[in-house]
Amino acid sequence: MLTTCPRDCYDACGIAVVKRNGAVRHVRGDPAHPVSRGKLCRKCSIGYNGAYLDPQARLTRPLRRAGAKGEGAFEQVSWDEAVGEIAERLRRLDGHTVLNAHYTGTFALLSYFFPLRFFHRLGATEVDPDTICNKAGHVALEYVYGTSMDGFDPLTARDSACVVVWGANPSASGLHLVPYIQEARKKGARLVVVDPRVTPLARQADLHLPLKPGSDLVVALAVHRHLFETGAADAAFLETQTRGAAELRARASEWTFERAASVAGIQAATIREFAEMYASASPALIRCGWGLERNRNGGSAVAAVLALPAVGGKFKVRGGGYALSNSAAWGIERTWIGADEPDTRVVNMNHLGRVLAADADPPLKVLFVYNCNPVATVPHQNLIIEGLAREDLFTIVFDQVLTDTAAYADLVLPATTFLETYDLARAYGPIALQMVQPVVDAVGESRSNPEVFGQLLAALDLDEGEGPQGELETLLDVLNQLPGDIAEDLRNQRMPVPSFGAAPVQFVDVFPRTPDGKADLFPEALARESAAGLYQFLPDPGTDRYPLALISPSSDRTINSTLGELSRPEVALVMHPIDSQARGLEEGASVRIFNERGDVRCKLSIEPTVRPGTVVLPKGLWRASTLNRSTATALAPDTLSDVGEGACFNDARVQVERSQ
Ligand SMILES: Nc1nc2c(c(=O)[nH]1)N[C@H]1C(S)=C(S)[C@@H](COP(=O)(O)OP(=O)(O)OC[C@H]3O[C@@H](n4cnc5c(=O)[nH]c(N)nc54)[C@H](O)[C@@H]3O)O[C@H]1N2
Ligand SMILES: Nc1nc2c(c(=O)[nH]1)N[C@H]1C(S)=C(S)[C@@H](COP(=O)(O)OP(=O)(O)OC[C@H]3O[C@@H](n4cnc5c(=O)[nH]c(N)nc54)[C@H](O)[C@@H]3O)O[C@H]1N2
Ligand SMILES: [Mo]
Repeated sequence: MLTTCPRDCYDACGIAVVKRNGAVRHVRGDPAHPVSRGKLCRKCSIGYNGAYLDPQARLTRPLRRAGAKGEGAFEQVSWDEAVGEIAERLRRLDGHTVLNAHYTGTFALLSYFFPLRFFHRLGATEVDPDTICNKAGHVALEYVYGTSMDGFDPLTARDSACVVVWGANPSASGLHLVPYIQEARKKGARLVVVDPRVTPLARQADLHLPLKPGSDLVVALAVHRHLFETGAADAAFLETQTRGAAELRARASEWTFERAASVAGIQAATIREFAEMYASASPALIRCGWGLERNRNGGSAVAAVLALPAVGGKFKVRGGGYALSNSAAWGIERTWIGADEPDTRVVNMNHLGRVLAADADPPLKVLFVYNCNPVATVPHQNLIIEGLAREDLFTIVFDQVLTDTAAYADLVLPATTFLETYDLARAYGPIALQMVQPVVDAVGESRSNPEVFGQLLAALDLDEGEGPQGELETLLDVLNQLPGDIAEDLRNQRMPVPSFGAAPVQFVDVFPRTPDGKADLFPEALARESAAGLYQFLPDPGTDRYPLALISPSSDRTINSTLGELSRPEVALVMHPIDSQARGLEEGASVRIFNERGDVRCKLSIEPTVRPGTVVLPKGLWRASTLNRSTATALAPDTLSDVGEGACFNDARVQVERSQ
């Protein structure tokens, strides 16, 4: 049986499930799927072939708290009791005192959007969830190229002569791009990696720029300066298809290779080599990730990087341009699922700790958490835990497993996984849209998101009978609204082709969706929004007390915190030998990583795979993975990026010492 993985990952893999006697025997990549081509990533191979469908590992019944908050003691209750209790409580409250906390445990359309219908009708306070992931970069993309210029198909990376992987680590976070980059390499393409770590692709690269976290903006501006000043800028393209080139040029003019190099902590000659290589290569592709935006300069950095192909004249050819996210490629609107934009109070997800622990106005009385695990994934872990421990906050957690957040719940509801439901999955790497369909029965009494929120809509009389009802009717309604043959292809398990055609070339098949159709290289709106001014570098937040930059990139064992309960190898902090020697620390030492927000205790791994001055913990760890039940988010600031109010996880600055 075939289905699609709708987890929050670039690839949305085609999955083949082999069953015997009604039970799943083996789950693997669908060999016929154009993206996954028979291969699943490490985490999913472990997750779906291991404990994930085992009722022992899953939540199977609704639970009510039977101990102190956080203790994890629960008693079983029936679904009727649980739904009745929630309805009773919510009926008595002003909607604004209910906080709808959610994100991308599933990226499937119904599972993501259907619940919003309930909360919007309730008038609940909403989180702006993209702020903990990619808001800075998306806002930058939106202003420079319009609401996401429909994408470059990253699978055409095989046609590139130069691939620049900037702040991305596809080897862990979007595996299926890697063979296409290798194909290009075999044909002689150059590979450049811009990353503070020696990622698997950096190890093979022709050029690696191991810059300081948060310094991408000045490196990109130095490359712009080179393009403008050496005559390598594409004057005809800039004249006819862009705006703002003169302003960008003015901002870039101060960033010589030497000045950028001193800020970024790399050699001026390396930036020069990169600039010359990029200027002369065609087709040249920038695969921009999200590592570069999770800091104070994130929005400006992404805008400057995405502007490079416009200035360098890298569009209009297959294998050239930029790739960031293709999630908007299918034009599917949230309103199709009845989830209109809320006209309600919205809080930045990075400030969840603040609004839970401190008083919000009006104060929050009920927290409803689903599709996310804030204790593990939202900055300022200790403040979040403090908020969750509040006796006067009634917390409902709807999840597949008993997460670190669920341990603080008053009511826990068991959710199905995508292997048990119908849905629709979009990739955000490749341009792919596929059906999700049940391959096994629901585990225990678990229910899907549309089912549970459909029941709550009915229990609270919030369903005015408008729009499609229930899971399947909503799905069919979405299919019916898709243009052309897309629905027909989906029903027949064929990969549909988007309206702009397969494997589009930017500025040939797809164009910016800005009001005048031009790329805006110095967007006024962005300049207004950014606190310091667009393309203005904000200095490193490191201090003498907390000099080390802590970054927390994707791990190949988890998707954010999802599957984090399955493998719990003892986690180690990765540190460069220069930094460990300076602190007299040896391999395997127990260390304490700390700053003013918290501390994490774990083992030390000394590796030259990260630049000196930067240390690494994986994102998405469960509390049980460290020696003191504290993870990287305990050290992450809840400050916001220059543009888009995005997360600044990688602005965490810390000190490390031996743990006593
Ligand atoms: N330190 C650090 N932290 C980070 C980041 C970082 O760079 N550094 N990056 C961040 C990023 S990029 C992101 S996107 C966020 C993600 O943060 P979250 O959105 O919190 O993502 P997950 O940790 O995967 O939690 C998703 C939860 O949803 C559950 N779930 C999955 N499917 C369903 C379903 O169908 N129904 C229900 N009810 N539940 C379901 C899963 O079991 C899981 O517990 O984390 C951020 N956290
Ligand atoms: N296995 C796995 N796959 C995932 C996820 C996962 O958790 N696990 N998460 C999914 C989600 S929600 C997202 S948003 C994507 C994220 O996927 P990616 O865009 O690949 O993002 P990250 O893994 O956060 O970071 C990518 C790289 O950026 C580097 N980096 C950190 N700081 C900086 C910086 O300041 N500048 C530069 N140039 N590089 C920096 C890190 O060292 C890392 O190698 O992946 C998705 N896919
Ligand atoms: Mo993300």
